[in-house]
This record gives sequence, structure tokens and C-alpha cells, in this order.
Amino acid sequence: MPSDPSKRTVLLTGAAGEIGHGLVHGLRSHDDIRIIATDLKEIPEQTRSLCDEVHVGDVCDEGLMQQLIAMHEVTDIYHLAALLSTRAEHVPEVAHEVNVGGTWNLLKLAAAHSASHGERVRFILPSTIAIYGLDGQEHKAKVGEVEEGSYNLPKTMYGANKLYCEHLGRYYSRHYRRLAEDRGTALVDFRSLRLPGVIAAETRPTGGTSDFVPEMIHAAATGQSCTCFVRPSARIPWMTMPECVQSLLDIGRVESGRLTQSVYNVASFSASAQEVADVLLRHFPDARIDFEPDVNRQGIVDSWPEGVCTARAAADWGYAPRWNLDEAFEQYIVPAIQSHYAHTSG
Ligand code: AKB
Repeated sequence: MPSDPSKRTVLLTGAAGEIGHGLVHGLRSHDDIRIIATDLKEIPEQTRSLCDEVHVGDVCDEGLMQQLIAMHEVTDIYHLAALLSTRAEHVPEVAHEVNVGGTWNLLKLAAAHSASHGERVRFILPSTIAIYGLDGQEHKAKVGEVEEGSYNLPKTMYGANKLYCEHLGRYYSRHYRRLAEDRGTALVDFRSLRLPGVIAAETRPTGGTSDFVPEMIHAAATGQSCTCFVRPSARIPWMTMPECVQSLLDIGRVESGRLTQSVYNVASFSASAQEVADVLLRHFPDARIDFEPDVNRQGIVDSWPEGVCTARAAADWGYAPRWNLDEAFEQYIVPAIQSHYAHTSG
């Protein structure tokens, strides 16, 4: 990976998604890089305008991905394309094809490109708290914060997919073709962050189980009522979209010599649905929020930890949460969502 940022060319998949939207803006703040964006669907104009090239295509399309990586001399891959936990439980086989097949396709191509150019392609993969599996509300309350090596027992296809992709990335980064005489040294430079629930003001979430908080916030900001699909006490770790984007940019830039592992927890605060609703009502007093737990989606949330330990990320690459719950609302969520809906039809 060239140390000179001006030589960076980033291939970003899932560019039309929530994180893709934010990450393109974050990457573009460094004008000396090239951004090649792809998604299965059309990329919105406000994102497209920040990219050097955009392509509508499938991450499982080996020919297209190989063409993009080779033609553009890609140095970095941000692989965001995925089916999230709720959607994946409706179409688990499709989720496996996309989440695992797409990631494996890109890792193979990144390995080949690294070997042919003698420089390690940097591969950044958002993973998830869904790789953890706890046994219900009482167990997760007893366990509290989890470290990266504990409770890696996912109870969703999405979580299982992402855990396996973490292992695949570690293999391509450290052990690829370990018995081959000609394996070379330029393996993939793989890094992954286990993202918590992410709260974005500029986009509405789709397909996730952590959507219960963003749905609540966007409903309040647009004068709609919200029936929350989890119980008030449902608690998981969270971060805002700006913090999520910054952590992905940071892990993508840190020199590999500082990293003692491939996968890191990140999160800013833990909060229950009720705690978020209470803060939300202080900012939007007319918000109408009630709770009707969906037993199946509640079961997914009950398998996720109440919190994650981010000590390894702090020690290795200086990760630090920016805002707690109240600060997230005051510094980002309220001003950004009011500005967003003042300028859009909603
Ligand atoms: C989901 O809800 O599936 C995602 C996640 C927690 O990774 N937002």
C-alpha cells in the first residue's frame, strides 16, 4: 500500500447504502484520492457527484470486480455491500451468497492484485455486533461488555456470515497459500470493525434489527408516531454515523505495524430503547412512541451484547468514542436531522 495518499484509489462497494453515503463524503475530504463506487442499485446523485467513477454492479460478479480493480489499480477496498440481520433472516441463502460470496470474491481478487503488483491491497470490512450470541436478556445483562474473543456464537445468518468473513480476511491477510513455494509476501492487508447499531440523521435505515432507534428518531423528527418493535429495556451498543465513518477512515489509514489483531470492537455508548426515547422526547416533546415487541426481532436483539469493550482499538490505533447519548443528540442527531428535513420532502 503506497504510503503517499495521493496514490490511493479506493473501490467502495455498497455506495448507495447508509454507511456508503457517509463514507464517500468522508473519503472525499481528501481530494488526492480516487473513489470508484459500486452498488447493485443506482447511487444517489449527491453521492455520485463525489466519486470519480460509479458502476451499478454485483459484488459477486467476478469479471466486473476484477476489471475495476485492475483497470483502476485499486489500492484500498471498502467493502460495505451486505444484507443486514433482519433482511437476511427472510432470505438467508441470498444473504449467504452476497455476504460471503461477495466478500470472498473481492478477497480473492485483492490477493491476486496484491501479488501481481507487489503491494498489499488494503481491505476494510465492516463487521458487526451480530457476530456475538448471548442467551437472552438476563444473560446479556450479567455478561455486560464483551471483548472480541468472547461469545462468538452468532444466532443470525448475517452474524454467521460476517464472523466467517472476518476469518476469511484474516486468512488472506496472514496465512494465504501457506504451503505454496511462490506465495510471496504481498498478501491482503485486512482490517475489520465490529459496528454496533449506527444512528444516521441523513438517511433512514432499512433491513437491520438495530433500526428500532433510528426509526424512532426519524419518526419524531417528521411528526410521525412510532411503534417500537422491541421492549423498552432492550439495550445494545451504539454510535452515530459520523463516528462510524471516522472509525472506518481511521482503521483504513493506520499503519499495519500498529495493529495487533485484524478485528476490533468500536462503539460510543450503550442505551436501551427507553433511554433513547426519553432523550428524544426532551428534544421532540410531541413525539409519539409506543412499544409492541416483535418476539422474533426481539430475540435477535436479546442475543446481542449490552456493550462491547473497545480497549484493543484504543491501544492499537487510538480509537476513542466522541459522544455519549446526550451529546450525540445535542451535537449531531437533532441539528442534523432538523437540517435534513428542512431541505428534503422527508
Ligand atoms: C443490523 O441491525 O443488522 C446492523 C448491525 C447491528 O450490524 N445495523
